[in-house]
Amino acid sequence: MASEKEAALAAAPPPEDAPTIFDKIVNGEIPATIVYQDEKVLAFRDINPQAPTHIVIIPKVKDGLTGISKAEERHVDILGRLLYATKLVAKQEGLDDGYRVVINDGPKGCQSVYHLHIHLLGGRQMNWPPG
Ligand code: DGP
Repeated sequence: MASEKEAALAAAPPPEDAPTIFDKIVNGEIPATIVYQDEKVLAFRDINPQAPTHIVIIPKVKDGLTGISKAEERHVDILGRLLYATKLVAKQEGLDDGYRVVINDGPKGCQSVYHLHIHLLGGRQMNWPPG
């Protein structure tokens, strides 16, 4: 049986305005462990953690940002807010010795949810190159 990641790689990206599982987390339809939010940004624990701390940081309103490759100049403010929120969450989580910030994009980037998100990973030693 294909893994979730293999299925994501095989599938064509959905249309830009298609609701995602993350929209359902934003509007409270499905639960998540929320660790931070402000007016525009939501951060919650990843359901399938790849590190002791694994948090997903998303814009509450997708506005066409299915992935970083769809960014346009109008998104500059939210992109900055997402990165700043990532730093705030890392500090809140006590990741004082370092962490990794990842954005997967498209089938070759192993993206599975087409709602822009930043992965914040920490609590263990990361390696480079990532493989
Ligand atoms: P990516 O593969 O980069 O598109 O990452 C999507 C991440 O989203 C993946 O690490 C698992 C996580 N995820 C998917 N569905 C849910 C969910 O319903 N709840 C939570 N908390 N995380 C989810």
